[in-house]
Amino acid sequence: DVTKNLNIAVVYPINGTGGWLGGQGCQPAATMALEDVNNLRNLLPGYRLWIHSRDSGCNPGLGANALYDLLYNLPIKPILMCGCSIVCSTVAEAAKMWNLVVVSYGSSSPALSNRKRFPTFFRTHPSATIHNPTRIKLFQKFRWSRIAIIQEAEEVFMSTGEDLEERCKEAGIEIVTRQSFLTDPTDAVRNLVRQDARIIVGMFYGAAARRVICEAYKQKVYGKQYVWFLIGWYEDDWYTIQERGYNCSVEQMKEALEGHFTTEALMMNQGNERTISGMTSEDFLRRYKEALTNFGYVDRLPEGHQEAPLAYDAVWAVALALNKTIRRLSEMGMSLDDFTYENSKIAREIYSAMNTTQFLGISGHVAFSSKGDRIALTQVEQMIDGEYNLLGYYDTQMDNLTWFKKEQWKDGRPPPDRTIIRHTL
Ligand code: ABU
Repeated sequence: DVTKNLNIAVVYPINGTGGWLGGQGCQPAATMALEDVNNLRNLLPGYRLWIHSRDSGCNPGLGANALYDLLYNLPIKPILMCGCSIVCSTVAEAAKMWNLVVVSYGSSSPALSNRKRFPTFFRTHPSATIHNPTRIKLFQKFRWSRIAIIQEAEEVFMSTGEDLEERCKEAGIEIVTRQSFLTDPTDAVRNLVRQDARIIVGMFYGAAARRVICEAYKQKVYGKQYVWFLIGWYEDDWYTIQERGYNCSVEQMKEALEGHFTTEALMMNQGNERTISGMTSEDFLRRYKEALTNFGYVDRLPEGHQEAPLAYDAVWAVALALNKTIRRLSEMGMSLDDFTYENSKIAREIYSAMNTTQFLGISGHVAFSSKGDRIALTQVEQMIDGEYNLLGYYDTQMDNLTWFKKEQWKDGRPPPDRTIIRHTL
């Protein structure tokens, strides 16, 4: 067998105490993609794509350690894949020193779109800025011109908040306060009350979301006068997880969350056409279910299962780009085997191949903008009696809101965005 291994480094956030542990759901999908690309004879001829992975726990320190471990141990790997934003920011900033192209399947941080800071970065996961035009569209739809933001003090949320602030300014929407917190949201929630905030956008990872909502319950920042906008990529049962750091019951959490809205990017191709792998979205889901069982996830869907199509497509994007690079290099009398961490020439070829890679994937049309970003539709949901209900979709590029008129209000109409003072004569 003359087939050589074409090695890539992957960090998955799997076992950790916070952040996004979506490596759990993404690893089985990436493994599926690996199998599929390696089964194609005319893709990567003479090579077999091989993943060398480490767990980052969605912790930047552990992520950096995983990166060094992968790089200082043979074999050489010309591509690095990563998941959660806070680890990707750390490893992608360092990656240029090793001439590594970085592909993320799970990071939403708008900060990662900075080409100066992350010159070799691509992602199949859309940037979190994609939520902001949707939020503004909804504020306008419900005639709210006064909103508040509460966010976890991590770059991923701070940069999304900055983008929202700018867009609100352009749309004439006032931000009454922007509160951030490191671990304990008590004061931040108190300040929302002080500022008479009614329409509140929350941006945080799941564990912090539980602490905020528990605090909102305690300080009574919920109910018919309030509308919370949260991130839509948490698992559907995220509020039922009991852990250290907060002490609200599931019933209390459910009460505080009743009626809240979520926005999220669509992560699955909506049509039933065959994608590059030959699978439809439905075929993918069937096979993915089996893959989850093989990874031991039998009783529950693991964190990151929603992002699984993005991980599947990220491996395909890597395979297609490397395939193109092999061809380009052979025209120049070179080979991928010549890659070293000092070799910027081959890295540039991989970068330009990645830049022009396009295909119909399980997550939809995969193509990268000049900032390495993905473009996608967003979906809006509302929680009613502990379940998420689909309200509509928004296509930012076309400014097209598809709305099913299924939203529910306690008073039969959206609440005002401020205290209404009634003067009597
Ligand atoms: N959809 C998961 C995003 C996680 C992150 O940006 O860290």
